[in-house]
Amino acid sequence: MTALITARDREAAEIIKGNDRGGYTVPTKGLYPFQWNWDSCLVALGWARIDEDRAWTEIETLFSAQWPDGMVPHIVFHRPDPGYFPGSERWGTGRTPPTSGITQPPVAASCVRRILEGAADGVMAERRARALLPKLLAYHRWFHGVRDPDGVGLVSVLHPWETGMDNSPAWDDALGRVEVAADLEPYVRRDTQHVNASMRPTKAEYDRYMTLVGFFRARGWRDEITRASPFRVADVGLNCILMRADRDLLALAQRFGDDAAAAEIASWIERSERAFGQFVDPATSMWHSIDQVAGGRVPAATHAGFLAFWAGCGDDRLLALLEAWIAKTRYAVASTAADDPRFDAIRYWRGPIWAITNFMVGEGLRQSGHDGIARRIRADTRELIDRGGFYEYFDPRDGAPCGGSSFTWTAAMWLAWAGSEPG
Ligand code: 9WN
Repeated sequence: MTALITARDREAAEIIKGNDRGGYTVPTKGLYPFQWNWDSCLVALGWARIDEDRAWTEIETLFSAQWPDGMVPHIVFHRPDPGYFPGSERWGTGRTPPTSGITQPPVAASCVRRILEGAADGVMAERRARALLPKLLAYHRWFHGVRDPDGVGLVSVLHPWETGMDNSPAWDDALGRVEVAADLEPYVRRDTQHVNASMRPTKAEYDRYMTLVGFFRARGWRDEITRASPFRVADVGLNCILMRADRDLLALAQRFGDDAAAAEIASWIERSERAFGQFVDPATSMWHSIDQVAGGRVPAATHAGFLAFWAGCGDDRLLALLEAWIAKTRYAVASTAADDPRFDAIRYWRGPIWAITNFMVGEGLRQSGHDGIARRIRADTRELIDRGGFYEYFDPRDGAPCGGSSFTWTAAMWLAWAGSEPG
């Protein structure tokens, strides 16, 4: 834990504290009034600069909603709030506290390791990380089992919300094929009452998001939905995040002397490493998601492919593609390449820059020895926030801030990474 120095540091801390609802932090007031899975874990990195005890609590609160089979839900509805759709009733998972029935990119183990290794209070950190280890292990075991029922080394996502990159062009074809249910219950969106509709997913996408929720709910959220889902994708982003989290979990298991867990995790890593070549398009060397219903790699390339660096799998060919990608916009790293017809500079995951993915790509590059480009991505993130404020995401052409304001994970990325002195 290091002192908050600049006015921006203090502002970031105030945003995080202002979004604290007691044991968990909402992504932003109004638009997202509950606890989200990957938001909370990344936000814990920011809390660690303010209050280490509170950082651990953030992750512990999330895991208090873990399902008996190990799944950690993407939303925990600690208290009712009519300001967000779909709320807990629509999910119908029957859990206490109420939760959604799908998950999100598993950044938890990576965040636990990072907080532990940077902790000022090492004794507390050891105790709390050790207590989280079996829960993290159960979460990863669920992914590698329930979401990879044939043991192929790639895990499946069943809903674009599980990827965290909801309306990425990578899902256009796979989601487009999901037929909107004829008996889809009517619904009223709340998101477009908080932010401009031009920045959010479309109605056609929402109809399909809700069709999928209805499909899983009708099947009682049982494991069979992995094979039955009309949307089933091996998301390159989530698989890379899981690979990285497996490596971090392995380090935790070794540190705490759990040899059986370490052997199990090592076997997952080996299996996935063997399968990861399937993400790579041999013609271009770019990493793409795989559509497991239609078969084959999806045509769209997105910044999720560069998470291969975070996974410890990036190579020089991918680095060259990233350099070319970055050269197309003023700021790095656009979520879709600016010369791709699918690029939309302000619509959610179809072009804008996100501080959290910049953090993962940037740290992955630094840790694999690509310091120059890693510094560039961090400096850009720092400038975007410094000029635009703590927004949900940014236009890669001119840095205009977009989406929700006073956004928790942007503040957390400032404190944990981008705002620290360039080094
Ligand atoms: C659905 C909270 C979440 C993020 C996701 C982001 C967005 C939700 C939504 O907000 O998704 O989960 O309603 O749009 O896409 O990455 O976790 O910040």
